Amino acid sequence: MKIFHLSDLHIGKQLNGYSLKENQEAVLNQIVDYGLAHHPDAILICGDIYDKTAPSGEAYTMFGNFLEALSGIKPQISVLIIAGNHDSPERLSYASAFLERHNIHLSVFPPRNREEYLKKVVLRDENGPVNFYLLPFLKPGYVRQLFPDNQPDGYESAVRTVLERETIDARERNILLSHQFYAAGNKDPETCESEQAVIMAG
Ligand SMILES: [Mn+2]
Repeated sequence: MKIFHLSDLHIGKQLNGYSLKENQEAVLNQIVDYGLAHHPDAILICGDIYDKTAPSGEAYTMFGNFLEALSGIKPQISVLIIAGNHDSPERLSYASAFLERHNIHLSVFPPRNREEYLKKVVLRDENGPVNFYLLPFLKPGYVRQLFPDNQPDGYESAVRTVLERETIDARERNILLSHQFYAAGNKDPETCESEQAVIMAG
């Protein structure tokens, strides 16, 4: 199966007061061109679509145009999107039911109660199914209802709990879409300035 993996588009980002609009548009157009040339089965957009939780109209338009161009590629490519720490879940999920009909699958919140599970999208190729599990950016507070005493003791146990309650068939091909602070061994993650602001803001 052929997959494009993107993340951290940060649409609408300004650098030292300068808009990156033209550069970002050029990059998104390049991705559409690659899509036309290589026809992946799926394009995964793994968080931080927008740079701000309240994106500008211009940023919405840029991402909307990008999705429209991707969905115009035939045969159709499945687009799977999760929210990152810079995205507002509610704002990103706007029109998600409509997008679903165009093969654009979006997940903005992890399971927030015992009845909810990760969104799963199954694609198939000549070797059978490939299961995609969509895990949006997760704060421990989002998933506290999954814990008996409502107290997850940090990111690691929150993510572990969400994953362990899924029924995943290890004999099949499974892919997790995720946007978290992952670190190797016991090292702390390296964060940039805006992420430190996000962590401090909780
Ligand atoms: Mn980011």
